[in-house]
Amino acid sequence: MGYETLLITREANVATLTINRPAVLNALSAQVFQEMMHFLDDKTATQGLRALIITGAGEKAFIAGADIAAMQSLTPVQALKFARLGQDFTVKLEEQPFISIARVQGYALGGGCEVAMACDFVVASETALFGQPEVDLGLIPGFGGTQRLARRVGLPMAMEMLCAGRKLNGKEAVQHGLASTVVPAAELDAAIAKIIKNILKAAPHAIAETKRLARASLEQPLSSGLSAEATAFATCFAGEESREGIQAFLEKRKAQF
Ligand code: DAK
Repeated sequence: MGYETLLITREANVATLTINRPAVLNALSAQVFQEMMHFLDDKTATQGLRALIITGAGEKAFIAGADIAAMQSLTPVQALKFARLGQDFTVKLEEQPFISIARVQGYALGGGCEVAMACDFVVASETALFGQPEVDLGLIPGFGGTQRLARRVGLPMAMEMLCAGRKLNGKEAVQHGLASTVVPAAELDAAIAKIIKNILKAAPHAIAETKRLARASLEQPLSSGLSAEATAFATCFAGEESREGIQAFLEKRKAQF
């Protein structure tokens, strides 16, 4: 498919998805979500993928939110459809077996903060600015912000961000658990490359299972999570990956997954 709002590049098993609407600070229209969904559904494009970097074109913004101009004429029924589309994308992204990394520089507002939160890693530049300013527009977040933000940063900070316009810069985002890494803008790609190098060294199925279980831990009682973990742990011993990983360690060589 020829994408109109995205640039997709792939090098071996790492892809980069760039939202390419710099004139509107990479604002999220329905078309952006439809194209991102199409990418995730495209088995040829995602075959063998180990990491997906999501970023925005230009240095000023990761994503400055949902496209405000496009939302102006939405009816409630269309708004429901739009919110569902964005939410479905975030859930589909979370369910992927590969690791997703939000590469955030500049504004990550509204829907931008919500897309970042759906990624497994949020790597921020010092120039990043995270916020959920929807109430200033007479709206509420529609792509998971009222649900994921408190799980990430705790309810008091989420309340400030959602209701009182509090924004977090890159350093503050790390302090409050919204991002895991912050670096000067010039070092953003190197920091991501370092994370990806470690991901590529590890076993793909083990990463996919770890991701699935860690994400599920936020939604289920500890006892259910521990039970699921024990089953998945046992299943590791039926696969090639653990044989190779353990053998390689004992033979003092690099594992080949
Ligand atoms: N949508 C559309 N265009 C945007 C935009 C956005 N979110 N953000 C910026 N732009 C456009 C600007 O209109 C401007 O266009 P031109 O005037 O050049 O044509 C261009 O990008 C550059 O922006 P500025 O000139 O404003 O640049 P500044 O450096 O002065 O300011 C800014 C940057 C990020 C502080 C400012 O642009 C700004 O405040 N932008 C809006 C940020 C915002 O409020 N984001 C949250 C959007 S609301 C729902 C579904 C979804 C949502 C809610 C409900 N349902 C379906 C129920 C989600 C809502 C949101 O995400």
